Amino acid sequence: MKAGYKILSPQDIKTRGTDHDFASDILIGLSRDKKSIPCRHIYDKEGDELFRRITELPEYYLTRCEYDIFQQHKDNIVKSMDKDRFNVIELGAGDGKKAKVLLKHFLDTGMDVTYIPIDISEAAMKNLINKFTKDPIDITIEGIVAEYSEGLKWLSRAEGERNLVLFLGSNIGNAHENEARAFLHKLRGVLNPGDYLLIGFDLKKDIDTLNKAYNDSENITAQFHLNLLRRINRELGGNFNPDQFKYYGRYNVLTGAIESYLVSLKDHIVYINTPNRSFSFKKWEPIHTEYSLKYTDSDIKKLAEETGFEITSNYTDSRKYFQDSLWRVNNGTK
Ligand code: AVJ
Repeated sequence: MKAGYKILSPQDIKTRGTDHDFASDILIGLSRDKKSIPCRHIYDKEGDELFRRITELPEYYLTRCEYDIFQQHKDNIVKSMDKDRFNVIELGAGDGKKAKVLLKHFLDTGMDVTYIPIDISEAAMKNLINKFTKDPIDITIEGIVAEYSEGLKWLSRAEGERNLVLFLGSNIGNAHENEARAFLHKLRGVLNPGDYLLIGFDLKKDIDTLNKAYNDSENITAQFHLNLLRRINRELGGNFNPDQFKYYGRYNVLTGAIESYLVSLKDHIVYINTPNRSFSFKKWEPIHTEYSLKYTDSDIKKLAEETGFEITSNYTDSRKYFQDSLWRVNNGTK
C-alpha cells in the first residue's frame, strides 16, 4: 500500500476565494439579519471526533444503515458496474471506514483501484491514512485535503480515466435542493462517459425517528453544533460562552429537512478578535447551523434525471431508512 495526502492550499488553487474561509464566513454569517454559520465549519479535530461519536449513537441510524447496505449489497454493486480500473474518489471521506468495505471487495473481485479520499479536515485525513496503514489493503491512496468543489478540480484533470465517485452518508443532504442540483450537474460535467457515482440519501421516514436521530439522549449532537462556538473561541479568539446557547434541531415537514440552530438564552454581546468585531445576540435569537435534507425515492429519480445521470441501481436497508443509489454517466452529450 502506498498512502499519502496533500493539502490543496490557496497557492495550489488560485480560484479558492476568501468566501470559503472560516473567519470571513463567521463575519458574514453573524452579521446577517438571520444569523447563520455554514455547517462545514463544524468539522475541525473536535468536530470530527464528535461526529464519530454520533455515528455510534443508537438513535443515529444513518451510518449503520449505509454500512449494512454495503455489507449486504457489495457484490451487487460490483456486478452493476462494468469492471475495470477505477479511481475511487470519495467526497467527504471522514475516516474512510465505509468506503473500505467496498474497496476490499473491489480488490477481491480483481479490480484495480486507486483511492482518492477528499475531506475538508486535515485531522480526518491523517486519521484515515493512519487507519489504512494499520490495516493495509493493496491499493494506492492519494488523499486530498480540500472542499468538495476543489475536489472537482482534481477530477477535471482525470480525463480518459475511469472514475467512481463516492458521495456517502447523506452528505448531499446538507445542500438545499437547488444547490444539490447545481453541484451534481457540475460533477456530471467533469466526469467521463461510463463513470459512476454512488450517492447515499437519508430517506423520508417516521418523524419521531428523524427527530430522535438529531436529539440523542447523550446530547452529543448538541455538543457537535456547540463546537462551532468553541472553534470560534479557539481559532478566532472569540469569547462565546456555549452555556448561553441551546441546541434546537427539528424536522420541518414543509422543507423535508432537519433544521438545526443554536438559540441564544439571553441578551448578550460576543467579541471575536479576528475580525475584531462584536456581535449582539437577542434573547431567543437563533443561529442557523445545519440543514439536513431527507429524500424520497422519486426525489432521487428526479435529481438524477435533472443532473444528467442514469440510475443503474438502488440499494436500501431492510427498514428502508437509507438508500445508496448508483448513477452512471451516459455516453450522450453533456
Ligand atoms: C454528516 C452531514 C450527513 O446531516 O446527518 C449528524 C451530520 N448532524 N448529526 C447529517 C450530522 C447532526 C450529518 N452529515
